[in-house]
Amino acid sequence: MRNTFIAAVCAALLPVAAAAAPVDLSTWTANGNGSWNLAGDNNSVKQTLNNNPTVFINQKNSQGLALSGTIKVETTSDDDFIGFVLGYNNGDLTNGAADYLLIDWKQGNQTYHGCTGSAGLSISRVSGQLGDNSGAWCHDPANNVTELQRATTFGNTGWLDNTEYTFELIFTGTNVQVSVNGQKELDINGSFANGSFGFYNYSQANVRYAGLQEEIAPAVPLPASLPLMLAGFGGLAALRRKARK
Ligand SMILES: [Ca+2]
Ligand SMILES: [Ca+2]
Ligand SMILES: [Ca+2]
Repeated sequence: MRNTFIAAVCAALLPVAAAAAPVDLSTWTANGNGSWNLAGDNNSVKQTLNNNPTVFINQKNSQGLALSGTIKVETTSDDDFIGFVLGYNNGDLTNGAADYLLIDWKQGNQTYHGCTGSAGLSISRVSGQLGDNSGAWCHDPANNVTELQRATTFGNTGWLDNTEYTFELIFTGTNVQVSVNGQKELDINGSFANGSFGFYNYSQANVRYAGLQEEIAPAVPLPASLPLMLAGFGGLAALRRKARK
């Protein structure tokens, strides 16, 4: 009897947690040389220009959040940068005092601005303006971009054309983790400035982000199923307390 009751409670709770609505992107804002086009449901956005660095940001301090969704380049054309920013503040692309994290992923190796932009996924710290120069292209510290870590499996491997990837980012003041297709790719400790979460493109057109989910970051990262189980047990304990009265 009790086991049947437990199963019923868990079955009732799980679909609620799994059905959280995607983040509404209509309140986000763009910086830089991009064209960010919202879908009608405001749950996906496509950046359509091959141009200088551009971001599309949520305009709120985002430390303490876990953010997940999908990213896809919807063209075979070009081979440049897609990714994210963390701790970004509105105007930082042209702010000499900017301090935020850049997670970028290039499809192919390419020489430009006197250096080679490398295929692969990495995380860098941006300290100052970010423009169409060796900073954004090659993570050149002389132009305000210092690379901190390259990804575990995609560190030197580019994204594929017309291929959807799932991503999850955990952003706290002392730790950042990035997973792609459920595989942890970046995990870095430090002291990080607070600010917005956002999408980032540089010199790559037709990049779509969709189905963004926002949750509270776990204090210690847990397997995806564990928080749901704990929520289920918590609800069950409350019901039991009530039943005893
Ligand atoms: Ca391509
Ligand atoms: Ca290119
Ligand atoms: Ca390009």
